[in-house]
Amino acid sequence: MKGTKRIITLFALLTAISFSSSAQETKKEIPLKYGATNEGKRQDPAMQKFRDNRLGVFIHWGLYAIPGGEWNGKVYNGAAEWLKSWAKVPSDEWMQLMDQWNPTRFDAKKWAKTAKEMGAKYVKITTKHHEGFCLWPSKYTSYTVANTPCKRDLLGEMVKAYNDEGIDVHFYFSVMDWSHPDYRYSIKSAADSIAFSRFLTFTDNQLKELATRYPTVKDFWFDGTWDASIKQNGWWTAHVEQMLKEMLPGVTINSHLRADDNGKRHFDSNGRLMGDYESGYERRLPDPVKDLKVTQWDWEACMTIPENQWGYHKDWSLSYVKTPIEVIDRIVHAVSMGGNMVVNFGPKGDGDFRPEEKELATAIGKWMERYGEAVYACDYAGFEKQDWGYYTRGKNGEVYMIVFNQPYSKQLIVKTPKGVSVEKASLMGTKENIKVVETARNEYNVSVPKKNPSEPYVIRLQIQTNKGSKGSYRDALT
Ligand code: H76
Repeated sequence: MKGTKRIITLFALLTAISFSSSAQETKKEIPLKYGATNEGKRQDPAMQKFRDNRLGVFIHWGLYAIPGGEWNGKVYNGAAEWLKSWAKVPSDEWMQLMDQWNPTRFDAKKWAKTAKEMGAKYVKITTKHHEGFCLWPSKYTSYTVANTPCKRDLLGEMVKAYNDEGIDVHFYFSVMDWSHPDYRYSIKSAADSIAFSRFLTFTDNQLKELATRYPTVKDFWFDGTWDASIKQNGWWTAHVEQMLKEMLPGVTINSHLRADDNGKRHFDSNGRLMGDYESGYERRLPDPVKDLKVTQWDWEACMTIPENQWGYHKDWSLSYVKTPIEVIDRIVHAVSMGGNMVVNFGPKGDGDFRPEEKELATAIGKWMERYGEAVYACDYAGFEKQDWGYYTRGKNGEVYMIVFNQPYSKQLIVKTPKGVSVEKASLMGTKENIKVVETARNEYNVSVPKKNPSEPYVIRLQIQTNKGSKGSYRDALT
């Protein structure tokens, strides 16, 4: 008996070894010093909180909010926070906007309340955008709020106000800095290399300063990391990730920051996600049928309300502006594929939000209050996408149907994975039970609500696993 057992164990061990070595052979692992640090999704409480939050707001606020897309009488259609570049304004001239930085209507508490009422669980704040102007009194540059008529630590006020509302604060940080003489787009000479290493030290100092001054920060979202100079210094991006993680246990970092030994970004040369979540879905979303691979990792998308305006632009008539339902659709779309969504706001130079943004926040908030159960802490449901909308799955296994397209047939088709049955359906926010009819093997007709809700609505499905269809079905012979 003992001998047989030993032989079986040995056999199992040998198979395991040969299996793993053959798997390695087919993969051809490229050795990397600065590649991915996590295997699979992080499951610690900080990451789970990041994921469960699901809905965030982005705040793009800097000097660009003052001209609002207009320079010397000309209105530029491009993104307002890039105006310095569109209008080719030299840095010293651009920085004279600091003399006008006096946001008398800014009230961090009001901003935090707006986010809370919208149902946002976190906020991403531009601490410093490409222009280089800092919303905190940084010791390492003179281009900060401290040297404006305002003088206040606006970032500090925001961190406190949002945290007081129970909202997590994430920092947006642009590595590319148009105001810094040592910044380089690429490294072409020894002199470039020396200048750029000074720039990287400056950036490290600013990041350490942010992490020290505002220790409740939960996340760093890096931007402006696409230039050759960063790709040539992949080691530095790995160093920043490690440095912040040592200073702030649990902090999350976006994939945008990272480049590996070979200058590969977001995903390393072995195809592994770098940082803690993928952050490449900017103003676009993965296809809900073709791109299901995204459900394998954490990811966060962000979107603008007009077609492409992050900072305040005075003329929103220049591009299409999304309606509240279109924004809600994108939020649910992201969550249905296991991602987060961040909706952007670009406050004015005086510190107030434009009326369109206030109205949008209110409309989203109203919907989230009623149907948020199908968004917060929800994930990919594993059901085949249908035309009426999206599925999400809650923590207790319940499946939500978020209906955006009401059908004339008055029937919502649900196809379940093998062994999964629909037991019951109810309309969220009411006591109404919804009729469910099994129409074929693993197929159901779920009736639309008796009274048309005239807004996207949610049907909660009670499902059972390890149970086949009730009827006996025969497949067609073809
Ligand atoms: C390009 C670019 C930047 N990335 C977005 C998140 C905005 O900050 C935009 O200016």
